[in-house]
Amino acid sequence: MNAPIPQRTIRSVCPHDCPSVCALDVDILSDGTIGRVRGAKDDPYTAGVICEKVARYSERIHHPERLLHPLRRVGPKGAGQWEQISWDEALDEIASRFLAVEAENGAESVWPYFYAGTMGHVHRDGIERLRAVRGYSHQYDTICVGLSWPGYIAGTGLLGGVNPEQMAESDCVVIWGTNAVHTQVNVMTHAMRARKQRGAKVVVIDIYRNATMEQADMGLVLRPGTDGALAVATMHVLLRDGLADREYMREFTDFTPEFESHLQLRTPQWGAEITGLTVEEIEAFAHLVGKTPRTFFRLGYGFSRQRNGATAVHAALSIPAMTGAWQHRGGGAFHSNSGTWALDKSRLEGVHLQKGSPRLLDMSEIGPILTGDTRALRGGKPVHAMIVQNTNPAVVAPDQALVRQGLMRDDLFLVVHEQFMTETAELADIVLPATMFLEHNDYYTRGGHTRILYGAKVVEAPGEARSNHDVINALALRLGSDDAVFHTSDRDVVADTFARSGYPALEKVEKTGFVDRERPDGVARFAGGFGWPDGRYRFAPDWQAVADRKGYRWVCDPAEMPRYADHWAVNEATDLEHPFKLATSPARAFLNSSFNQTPGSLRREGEPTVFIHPENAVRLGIVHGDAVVVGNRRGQVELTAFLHTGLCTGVLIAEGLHRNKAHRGGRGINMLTSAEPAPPFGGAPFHDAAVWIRKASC
Ligand SMILES: Nc1nc2c(c(=O)[nH]1)N[C@H]1C(S)=C(S)[C@@H](COP(=O)(O)OP(=O)(O)OC[C@H]3O[C@@H](n4cnc5c(=O)[nH]c(N)nc54)[C@H](O)[C@@H]3O)O[C@H]1N2
Ligand SMILES: Nc1nc2c(c(=O)[nH]1)N[C@H]1C(S)=C(S)[C@@H](COP(=O)(O)OP(=O)(O)OC[C@H]3O[C@@H](n4cnc5c(=O)[nH]c(N)nc54)[C@H](O)[C@@H]3O)O[C@H]1N2
Ligand code: SF4
Ligand SMILES: [Mo]
Repeated sequence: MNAPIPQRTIRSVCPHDCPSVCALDVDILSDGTIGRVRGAKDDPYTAGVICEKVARYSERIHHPERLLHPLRRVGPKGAGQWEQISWDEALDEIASRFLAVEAENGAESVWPYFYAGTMGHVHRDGIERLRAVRGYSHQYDTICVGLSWPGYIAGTGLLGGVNPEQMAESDCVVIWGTNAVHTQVNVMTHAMRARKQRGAKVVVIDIYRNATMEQADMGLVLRPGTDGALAVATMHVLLRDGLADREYMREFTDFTPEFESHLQLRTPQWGAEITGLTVEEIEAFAHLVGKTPRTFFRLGYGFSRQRNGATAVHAALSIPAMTGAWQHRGGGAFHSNSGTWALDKSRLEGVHLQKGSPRLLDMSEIGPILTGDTRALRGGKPVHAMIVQNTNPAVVAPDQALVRQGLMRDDLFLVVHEQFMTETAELADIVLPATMFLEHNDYYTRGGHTRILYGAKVVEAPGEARSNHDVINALALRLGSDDAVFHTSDRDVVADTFARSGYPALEKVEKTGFVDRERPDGVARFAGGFGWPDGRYRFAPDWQAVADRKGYRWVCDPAEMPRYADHWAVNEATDLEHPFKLATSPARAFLNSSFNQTPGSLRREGEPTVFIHPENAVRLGIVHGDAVVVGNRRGQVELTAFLHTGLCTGVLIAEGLHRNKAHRGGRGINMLTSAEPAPPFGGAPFHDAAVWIRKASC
């Protein structure tokens, strides 16, 4: 038989939760399957480059383990015994169980739960309509950006920054707390362009010599959770050595003599003690950014996943406000453009349907919530029913022991709509098969650049897989609503959302594949003033104003927050029993837990490992390749030791969210992470866990 040949190449968009939002060229083969996937060359941000995991997408979309039919649990929870049922049976059962839970315990006992398996808004956020129409419990979205966004907004007042394509025009690119080679490869494209074309210096600040740092001209390996100290010590040097732009600060910031006195105490010696860097490293960094007007600060998510992460992001962001880098093309800062889309999603999310004002439950606290923690439940009733779309909490959510215990509860009716039998789906009562991005219509945003992209349905879904949109609509109709929005197609909702938002018509967008939301350069670099009423960048944040702006909820006493940009020593402390700090950094070939079943990714990532400094290993009698156990009060995980010289002693790094089952003992890395909401407004401190490590007993 002849191998299928490419028949046509279509333009699409990567749906995964990665800031790059790549424009894709996908070969459709003569047998209707997909062939090669490439980065679109004519998209200025993608610039022809995509990550290897999406380049191999045919492995994922045509995976033999794709879910094809609705399933009902027949054995005990988690035993893996299923019977195939029809969609009608499945939807009828879900509706009747949800109504029964509501009748017995109130609508707030149902908690629809989702995240960003697809970043298409129709198929990601449509679940809000279902929530609204019955008055189910709301979800407080903290798991990813709960710490970084407030930290950024605290300074600028707006979640937006300089067009990241301008990194190519920089003389110095600072890649801070993001492993771009793994997590958003396109950052490297633009940073490397600057190096090649202009001789720009690339600085990487991380807690280990990761793949991105391997490519840097200056690599700063600091202790976890000490970025605020590096930032304020840097500002000390800038002021001390006349490298601060005082005129810029006078016009555009809230700089005061009090803040200057505060920084006088933050000497490089002080910073070196906290960060583990040398005084020379801190001074060299300060001089580089202080003497290079076109310095671009690419602030990542990684360094925010610490208990002091929001303040660390704010402190790092304060450096360009002191050097005035914002004034120069190729200079300034960028974290996310998610504050700039101005999309009206009111119909997509069913705002007109909202019943009552139900409680808001923190998604990162799913473990405590499902195990009856009254604080996490906000004093309300337990959760007795859930529908989960687009997320795999049994692997990705913190404090996994509690998450699993909660999901296993016999009095929790769990519906999981998925593409694969994930470890969350394994614990469900009903599993529903979901479509993938090439099998439905949606538009996509992520904060990583300036465009919103549209991806149309181009292939048929396998088996009986249905889209999130269709499932939400079908359920809402069965739950008694006949609102017109539940009779729409996904394409209708895209068109309607664009029309409401004053975007070009969908027919037009379809032709090019995108809407460009690039703001004029001066606006993006706050040339007319920052996003606060007085137009000033805030070195002394008003966190309450941040909360008011975004509807955030305090999880600490506001009076505890540092007054100025600073290092804040609130992270999980090591002690004699837990002498190591563990970070759970991202793996290259997985995307959170997605791709942890595709052959190419599994080959590349191998077994779950933990990096440990050889000095620590020797003391503990651990050699490279040993089976080790890492543990703390929350639980224990088995991994394989990997001796690594590129990290501070006392630090452990475990890359990637392998399947829990991939670990000997069947427990995943989130056994060790905490679900305690990090200040000021919640969020999971995934890279901030005090642990012990020992050789596994044979
Ligand atoms: N291949 C791949 N790509 C991904 C993902 C993935 O899992 N794999 N995840 C996707 C998602 S959902 C997101 S939100 C983004 C996240 O992308 P990133 O912004 O890269 O954030 P993280 O993945 O959390 O971690 C990035 C780096 O932060 C480092 N880090 C941890 N603690 C500290 C600290 O205290 N200080 C400093 N300076 N560095 C620290 C980690 O070691 C890691 O190298 O990536 C997306 N892209
Ligand atoms: N230890 C540790 N834990 C972490 C992190 C970390 O750095 N360290 N990072 C955290 C971060 S930043 C994030 S964002 C979260 C992300 O966690 P999740 O949002 O759970 O991300 P994924 O693991 O990619 O799981 C997404 C799931 O959605 C499914 N899916 C994809 N598209 C669709 C669709 O169209 N319909 C349906 N029904 N399902 C779909 C996929 O098959 C996949 O199983 O994880 C967090 N967990
Ligand atoms: S995961 Fe990120 S880098 Fe890879 S194709 Fe998708 S958007 Fe691009
Ligand atoms: Mo994320």
